[in-house]
Amino acid sequence: MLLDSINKANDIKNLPEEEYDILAQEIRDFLIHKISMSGGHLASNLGVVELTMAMHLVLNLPEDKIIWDVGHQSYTHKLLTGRREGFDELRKYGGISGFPKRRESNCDAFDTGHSSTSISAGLGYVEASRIRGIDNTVISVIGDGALTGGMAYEALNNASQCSRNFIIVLNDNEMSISRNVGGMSGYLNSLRTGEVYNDLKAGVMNGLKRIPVYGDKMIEKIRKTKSGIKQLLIPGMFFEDMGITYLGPVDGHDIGQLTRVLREAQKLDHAVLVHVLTKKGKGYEPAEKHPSRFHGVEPFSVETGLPLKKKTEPNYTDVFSASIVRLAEKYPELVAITAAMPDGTGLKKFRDLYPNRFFDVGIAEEHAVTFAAGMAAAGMKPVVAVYSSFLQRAYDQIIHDVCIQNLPVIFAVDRAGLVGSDGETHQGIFDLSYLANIPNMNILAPMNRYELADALKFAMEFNGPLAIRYPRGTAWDGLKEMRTPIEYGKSQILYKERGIALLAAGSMVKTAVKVRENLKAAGFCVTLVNVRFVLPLDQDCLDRLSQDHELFVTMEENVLNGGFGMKVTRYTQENELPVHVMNVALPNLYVEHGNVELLKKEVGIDAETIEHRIREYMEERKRG
Ligand SMILES: Cc1ncc(C[n+]2csc(CCOP(=O)(O)OP(=O)(O)O)c2C)c(N)n1
Repeated sequence: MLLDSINKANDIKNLPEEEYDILAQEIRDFLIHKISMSGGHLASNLGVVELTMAMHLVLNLPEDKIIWDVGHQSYTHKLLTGRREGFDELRKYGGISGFPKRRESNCDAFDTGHSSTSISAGLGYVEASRIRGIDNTVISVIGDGALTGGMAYEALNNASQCSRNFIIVLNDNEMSISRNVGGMSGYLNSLRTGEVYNDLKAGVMNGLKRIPVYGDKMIEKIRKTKSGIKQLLIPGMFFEDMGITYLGPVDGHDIGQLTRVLREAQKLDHAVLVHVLTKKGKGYEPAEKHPSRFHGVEPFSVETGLPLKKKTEPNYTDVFSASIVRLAEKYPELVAITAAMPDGTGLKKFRDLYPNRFFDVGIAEEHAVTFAAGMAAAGMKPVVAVYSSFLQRAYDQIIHDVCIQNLPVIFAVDRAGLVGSDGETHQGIFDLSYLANIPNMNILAPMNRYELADALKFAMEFNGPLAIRYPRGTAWDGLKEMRTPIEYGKSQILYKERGIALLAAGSMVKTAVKVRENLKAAGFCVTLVNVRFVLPLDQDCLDRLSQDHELFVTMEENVLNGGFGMKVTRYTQENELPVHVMNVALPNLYVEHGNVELLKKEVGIDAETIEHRIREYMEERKRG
């Protein structure tokens, strides 16, 4: 195996050129085999095997820098920088991450996970090198999907003024997770097919031909002009016009071509964009055929491409998906918006049934929110379906464009809570904190699949900003018999006793049921409240419970700071309620990748830890 001879950065340079293709094949086999067992991002990684090899052949790591966008496609880079062994523990707790991590290797120049950051970060490296007098090459790799994100354009705008070499590799596979969307995607397509060049040329020439007598002479003159108008006819004008040299398109699976172009690009003393064409899923038929499905996968059979575990239970996204389709029939003003995640957020069915009311805006969360605000102001009922961690991007838009105007935008906040193997960048553990402190915002956290459906129904009749947060994974089926209509700002008391009151938000109700059972078995009296509304706080409920409870235990799958628990603590203190408040929440830390159940234990929001804390408190009280 050639791969065995590659144990650290730059080892690849010892291989003779004729072995490059063999290595590429070995890498693909390795990735397919490992990801089929661990799960992970397959299609994007298979697409950049040659591109990564070419960059490693041209660059000197770690002195030179590669900045990956999103970072989900960095597996070959990890393999070429001495992390082959780590793949057995890929995305597992304590194992290597599925994304670049500076703490993992000095060849990982920048941590990523969210899209469209690589040009900004790369430019930062370039300017730092200039100031510090370091002579190195910096390459930012960005996908055509990531190039739909606004930050990428802010960075390009800035990079155009750069007076040093800065290479931007545009990895164009025509796909985001789903098919890429928008005007830039169309433009790249025309570059790919040479349409811009040909159309423009034909257009100019035909136009000139129509000018009597002088037309032909002018055409002749243009033909002889080396620069000037001829520049108008070259591809990549969008970038060239900004002052960024455009090179390409280049076959992204031809290592010879790639290394040649990258070496050319290194010679320039300003920003240069190398347009590389790749195929998502390259070399593995099921992934080539179904690149969306193989973007991120659970363990699968290599032979059939099918997942090893069959899904039997619906997850929360499925419940959202079915509910929104049902509601769309009744409410013609309902429109749905996604930032490049029609599959992940469950809007595919809606898109197919109501194409006219469906909007995939690209990886553009900020725009998605203000776009929704515009529609709401114009009388529509927009639902922005988005993952908790990606909504972080749109904080100002939520305040400035939605909440100040008190517009009825519904935020369907999926993946709220711990998400598992994608790790720090993807954990949805801040949304309660960042949303619950915005005036006019309202937050509903349904406890099970039935309540999510009810919450969406409630949202359609509600006139103001409303976020509904629900976690990743199987939609809980418990407490079905406890289904009651949602009333604005009201919690639901599931079991009323005295002494200890568990106040559980959303996903934590399931945990609270277990905690309660165990405490009861040990002789305690325990009330259980399904909080439902994290915002506004149900103050009446707190007042009433404080009359016959000595301990409130707030439970949320969110960091402590600024979240539900802190609000309850503050309220009880300000109003001098005679209760002690214990907060169960995540510590104010970034939580790494790993199995969710394990992570819950690690951060102390599992049933056992909570029960232990409550018992300890009660014993201490008894002791006086
Ligand atoms: C801000 C943000 N929104 C959404 C995502 C989810 N996401 C991960 S990869 C991806 C598509 C990226 O497409 P592209 O940049 O073309 O890379 P490819 O996978 O095609 O190589 C999306 C939407 C994200 N990572 N960050």
